[in-house]
Amino acid sequence: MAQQITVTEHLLLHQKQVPMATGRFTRLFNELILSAKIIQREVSKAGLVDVLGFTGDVNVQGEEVKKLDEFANRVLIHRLSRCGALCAMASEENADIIEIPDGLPTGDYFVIFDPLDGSSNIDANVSIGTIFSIYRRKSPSDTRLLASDYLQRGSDQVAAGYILYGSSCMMVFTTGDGVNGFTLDPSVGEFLLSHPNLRIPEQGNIYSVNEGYYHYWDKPTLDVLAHFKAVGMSRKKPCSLRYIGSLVSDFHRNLVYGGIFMYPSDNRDPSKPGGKLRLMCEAAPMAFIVEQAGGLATDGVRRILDIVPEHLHQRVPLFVGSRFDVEKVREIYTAAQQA
Ligand code: FBP
Repeated sequence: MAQQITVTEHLLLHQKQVPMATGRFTRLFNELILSAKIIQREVSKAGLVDVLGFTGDVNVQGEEVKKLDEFANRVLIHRLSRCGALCAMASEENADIIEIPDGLPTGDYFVIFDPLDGSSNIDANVSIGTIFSIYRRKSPSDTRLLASDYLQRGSDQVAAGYILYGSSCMMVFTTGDGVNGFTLDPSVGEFLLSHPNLRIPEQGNIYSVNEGYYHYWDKPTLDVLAHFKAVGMSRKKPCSLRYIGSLVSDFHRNLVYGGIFMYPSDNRDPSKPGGKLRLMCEAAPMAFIVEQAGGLATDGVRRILDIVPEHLHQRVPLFVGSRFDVEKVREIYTAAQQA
């Protein structure tokens, strides 16, 4: 039952515990919330208005851009530019850093986002999401922005979250003090606290991976798959395979029920040795959330939050979810490395 607590109220309560808080962080979140409502409105009537299909452009990832992806990107850039809390931002859809237009107030936060995650599902009315990750610049405010101000390891995030455009619209985030979920109540137009202090079960019974890439996986990855398909050992019954093809949706289901999401690297495309998913706008925010909920995230060997990005669109293999399941994955890859 929603507790009639809005995101802003929750943040203000949180802000009280942060000395020197200026309110800018809350303003940044308010623009994220407004962007989410505008995108939700467009997503919910996607079949009725001209937002399905492609724009005809190709993005920095080499992917064809979906109209709704482009719409979401424009909304986020426009709204976030006006929050007065940012030194700059970045998007999965844009090759370079997005600067705050001259004349608009700035601040010390840097936000990177995936405007619409799961874009391959948009036209089929399957749930999709927006992912965001927030850092504080390291260099003094009145100096030129440095790469080290935004190429920061995930453990330096001050907040991370996602908006899920599903049967209901939810906002789930952490500011480093546990994970909370808020559901949009369309009748009042507010995200209200519906899932306080989310914790992921230590072990799940679900594994999420696109097995279609089976023939492109290396031996340790096949051993990981075999582990989750096996019965006996610590499992009375086999795990269930659940794969929506939207990271936000697969992650959220596993956060609630327990389980592991996996996007291993594969040898389909030598230009993408690290797999498909992006470290800064997909893996690191999900890793921060899952660790705050009692789970783990790894690239197979390293803790995702310890990886220092070399560039904005760096890709990494991702294994994220229930602690026991991710530990097992790390065990298998580490043993293979030492063999
Ligand atoms: P986008 O952000 O471009 O949508 O890409 C990421 C994603 O769609 C994830 O949401 C999802 O987990 C994965 O790619 C699906 O990839 P695949 O179709 O290769 O299984």
